[in-house]
Amino acid sequence: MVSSENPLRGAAFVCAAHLPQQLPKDTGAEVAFAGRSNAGKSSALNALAGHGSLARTSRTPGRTRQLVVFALPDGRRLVDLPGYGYAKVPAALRGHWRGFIDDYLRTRRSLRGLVLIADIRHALTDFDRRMLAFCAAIGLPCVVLLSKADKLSRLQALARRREIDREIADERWSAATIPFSAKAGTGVQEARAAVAELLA
Ligand SMILES: Nc1nc2c(ncn2[C@@H]2O[C@H](COP(=O)(O)OP(=O)(O)OP(=O)(O)O)[C@@H](O)[C@H]2O)c(=O)[nH]1
Ligand SMILES: [Mg+2]
Repeated sequence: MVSSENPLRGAAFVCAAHLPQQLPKDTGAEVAFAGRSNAGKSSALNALAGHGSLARTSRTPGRTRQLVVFALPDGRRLVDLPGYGYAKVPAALRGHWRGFIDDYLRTRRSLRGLVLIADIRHALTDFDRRMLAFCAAIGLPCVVLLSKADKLSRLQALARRREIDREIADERWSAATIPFSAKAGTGVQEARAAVAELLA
């Protein structure tokens, strides 16, 4: 039986880090949310936490400009990463994020898994593919939320998911996909369970 109790309830803002030394101590367990700019990372985080305004969302890509850390009541953490690939962000800042995020993913010992957010309407980006390859290479569990599923019909969404599953299987990456909509609530329960399992 699926519990209606939300395992990610009660998340609260901890800090926004522009530099590695601003991150919380590297102990315990955390899961990071990554994806291209505007994919819906912050919206997904809010939907999972059941808290509409926890992470800032925006129609303007490039909204999340730091590593934003939230903690559950038991201390485990959720980390909202800045989106990759937003052209209007100054090159120097983009370079800084890229270095910081790469470094974070490679060295963060408490990182238990990655939630990759990818718009269900689009093909996986180079960035998405790089993240999936990276997770496979270091054995970091990855769950892919296929976001904005409300923009497609159920059948279209199923077809897109099958295509993406095939691409993942062809590359011998290992990642579960979940059609997801922060707006309609699609896949929210399943994604909560998946994130809770990563944090367990
Ligand atoms: N229709 C629909 N729109 C969504 C969904 N999730 C996010 N959006 C919209 O997509 C836009 C971007 O959402 P964010 O959650 O801010 O995206 P992000 O990935 O955090 O963006 P950055 O922080 O800029 O990288 C906003 O206008 C959201 O309202 C969804 O499930 N359905
Ligand atoms: Mg964001």
